[in-house]
Amino acid sequence: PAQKQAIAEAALKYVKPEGKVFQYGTAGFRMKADLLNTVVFAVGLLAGLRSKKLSGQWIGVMVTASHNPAEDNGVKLIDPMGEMLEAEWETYATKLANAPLEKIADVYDELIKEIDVKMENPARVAFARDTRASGSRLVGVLNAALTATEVEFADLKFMTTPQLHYVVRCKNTLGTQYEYGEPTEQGYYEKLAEAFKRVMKGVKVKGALTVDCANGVGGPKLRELIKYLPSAEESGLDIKVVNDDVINPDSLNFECGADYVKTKQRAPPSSKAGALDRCASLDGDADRLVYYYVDESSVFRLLDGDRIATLAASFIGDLARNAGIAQKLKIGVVQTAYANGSSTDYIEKVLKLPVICTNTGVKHLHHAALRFDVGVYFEANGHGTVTFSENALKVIKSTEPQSPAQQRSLESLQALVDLINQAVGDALSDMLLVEAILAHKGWSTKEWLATYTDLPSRLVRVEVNDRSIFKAYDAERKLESPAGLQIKIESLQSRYNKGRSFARASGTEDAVRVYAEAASRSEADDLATRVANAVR
Ligand code: NG1
Ligand code: ZN
Repeated sequence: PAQKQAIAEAALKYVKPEGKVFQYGTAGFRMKADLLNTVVFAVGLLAGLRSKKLSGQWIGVMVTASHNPAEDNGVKLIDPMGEMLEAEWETYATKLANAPLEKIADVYDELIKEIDVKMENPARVAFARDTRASGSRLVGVLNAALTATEVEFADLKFMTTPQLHYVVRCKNTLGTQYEYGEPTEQGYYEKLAEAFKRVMKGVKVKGALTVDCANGVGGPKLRELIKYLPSAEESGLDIKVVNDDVINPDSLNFECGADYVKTKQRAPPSSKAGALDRCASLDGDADRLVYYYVDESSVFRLLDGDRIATLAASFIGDLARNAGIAQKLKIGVVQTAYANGSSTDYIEKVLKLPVICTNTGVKHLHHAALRFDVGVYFEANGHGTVTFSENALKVIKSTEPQSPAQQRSLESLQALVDLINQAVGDALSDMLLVEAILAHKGWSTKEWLATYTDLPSRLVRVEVNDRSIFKAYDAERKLESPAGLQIKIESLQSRYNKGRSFARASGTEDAVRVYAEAASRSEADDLATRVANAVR
């Protein structure tokens, strides 16, 4: 009762936006930052319950809106192993966020009964935020909710989203056989840098890498990471940090960053990179990464999440073979419908690895990746990572090398396990992975691009009256409703050489997305336009 009172009192400080329905989606809650106070308050309450339900394990709360414009913000929960919040709890979050403020303490009580939370359990929550101006206010709200419910908390200040996922996993595995690392930002840098050094044994990176940090939290964090990495003379890795202005709040994600580069299919206008210079872009919270360069004919060349996935899968496949353990490791790749058809072909036909297609949203990919011993998953937009099963870890650790070459491969695999952030897609970790693989293969971005040729593709955003009528199935590659639309799309795509198209309701925006690819640029554009018209 005292707690109920405390919640009710704390809640009264905020005003719930009228007529707004909140929904915990693939990216948690995300919207204009002014509308978020009561949502963050609700998330704070729920984080405590989630921790109690899991016997006091640490739960993470990240305040970020990733690649969205500076005036937006968002909030999402992180489960104990650094994974996305369990699906069932998304509905609890939605319920609590939509409760009228004067009833929020009652809804909280009802949830305790519904979920069967043992309230005598301890509760622990770790939170962090990106560099958005609204972040400090929202963290204040979070603090109020955690204080009202007497939850123990750790305010980790500014962090990239993957850093918080890492810390949460570390805190919960500390002292167990699954210990993941030191649960601090410094521990994160030390782990990555140490693993990178081991992976780089005997090889060197060629040529500088320019990293566009979207003017977000990734900028200062990358600068920090660099302090721990071997010097450019030692490893060849020479990182030039650009777009790392976190002082001017409006510059965040503005004409830069991974989402800009991927959707506009061009380098940031501010880029001073010359022909063939290797470039990379992070997004606003540093969980997405894409590579690119401008070739000798000034053509922009993108190396997106599909490319990173194929590069990683091919490298890990080679290492497993060279280490003599290929038969013991089931390696696979997980993609979404947005993966370029050529990448899927390449993985299946050249790398000879199985591919699973899942719904959009990394939690789906992550889940599917766990079905493999080594699961490589990436969304085309550059969000992804690699997971290793317990069996994989055991095989990698316990295999006795029969030759120096086998030993080197086993050591590299071992180092990759530590270099890769297995909790979640992590742009900084993925960047070191790509740099290390290119160094091992002796490849420039040009050779990387030459592995296969992307089919020209087009992504169109279509505004509709009610996107909820667009119901998809088959990993969102087909529509069951509205009736008749799927047949229309199929008849359209059959008219184009290598034509493939689908439409689905966005999980993060009020729109339907249409994707189309075909053998030529004009065919892909044409197909996208026709399908978009059929959707309207
Ligand atoms: P929606 O809005 O559901 O298409 C977008 C991205 C996803 C994922 C989520 C979460 C595309 C086409 N979609 O989802 O890949 O990253 O945002 O951030 O890029
Ligand atoms: Zn992001």
